[in-house]
Amino acid sequence: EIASFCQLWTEADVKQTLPVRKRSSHKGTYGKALIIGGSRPMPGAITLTAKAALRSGAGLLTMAVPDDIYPVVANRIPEAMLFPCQTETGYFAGAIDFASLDVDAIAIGPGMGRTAGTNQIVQATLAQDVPVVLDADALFFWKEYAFLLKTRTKPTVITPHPGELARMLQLSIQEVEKHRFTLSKQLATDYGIYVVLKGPYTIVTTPDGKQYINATGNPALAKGGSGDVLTGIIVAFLMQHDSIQTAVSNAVFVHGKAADWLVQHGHSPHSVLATDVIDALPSILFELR
Ligand code: NPW
Ligand code: AMP
Ligand code: MG
Repeated sequence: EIASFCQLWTEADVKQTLPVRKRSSHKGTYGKALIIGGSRPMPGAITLTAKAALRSGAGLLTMAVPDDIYPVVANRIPEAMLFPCQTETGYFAGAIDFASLDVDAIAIGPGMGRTAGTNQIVQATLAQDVPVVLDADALFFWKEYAFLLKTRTKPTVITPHPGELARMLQLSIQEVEKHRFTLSKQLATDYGIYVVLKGPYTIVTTPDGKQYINATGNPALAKGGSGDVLTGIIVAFLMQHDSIQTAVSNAVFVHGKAADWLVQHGHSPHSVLATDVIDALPSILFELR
């Protein structure tokens, strides 16, 4: 194989490409995000995603959650708007009326569960003509919708950890870890999508097969909720960058950098929570401004 395009995404790259907020702007300038996810056992995941998106500059944000977790979610995040959805035993059941929502980008999957309702809503989401981030339980139904991805006219970003990619491709986690670059490249080019293969040294692959490696982040991120936070940063950045690759690479960099900042500012890597990562975003974005 001829050496392929692969680049370390550096702090200098981020500083050159992070968007600035213009004086003549309003909330709509920075995008309207729709975050779909959550279930009765996992109301926290989608709350983390939403909060991370707002801390990353999203102008307006709506959370579509099952009706019966709506009160707890609403109580935790006053800045978000809520779109309560039909529910059955704590999970999504029934369609989302996308026509009644005005959105610029969608992230779907955190804490959503793996029910038929999730499958149905993921497919309906992919029919929307906006950039979509597929994460967590939205990736569980990969085989049901993968063939549809090539027909999408707006970008699709998937953010699997190695366990999720192994399930999607029906490989072992060991095989995924051994072939991180080739597998993500094959997936990205076959389906015309952006692939974020997570883990230490997260790889971002573009639909044309270019690969960008991230070197920020540390084992403080090895805790439930970290990936849910990343998904929020990605969806917010998608709406604020002209280049999808730049948006995704910057999001992965900033997420890791927030964890690095925490372990240099009074946190043990043992004790960092996903919420702390969100709370460190202001300091990181201040340093990178
Ligand atoms: P093992 O067994 O741990 O060694 P799943 P999930 C493997 C929500 N959350 N490298 C892992 O291996 C999410 O949003 C809710 C290698 C196991 O085999 C989802 O909706 C929270 N292997 C849902 O939970 C906080 C790795 O993959 C399998 C790996 C399920 O998501 C937590 C597990 O993957 C969570 O975010 C790695 N880096 N990471 C909340 N507060 O509401 C994982 N594996 O079965 O897809 O489950 O990632 O836990
Ligand atoms: P998830 O498994 O979906 O919660 O995603 C975990 C997030 O934390 C991803 O962004 C990973 O890249 C990151 N992460 C987990 N463990 C580590 C680690 N040991 N070093 C660096 N990043 C990590
Ligand atoms: Mg996850």
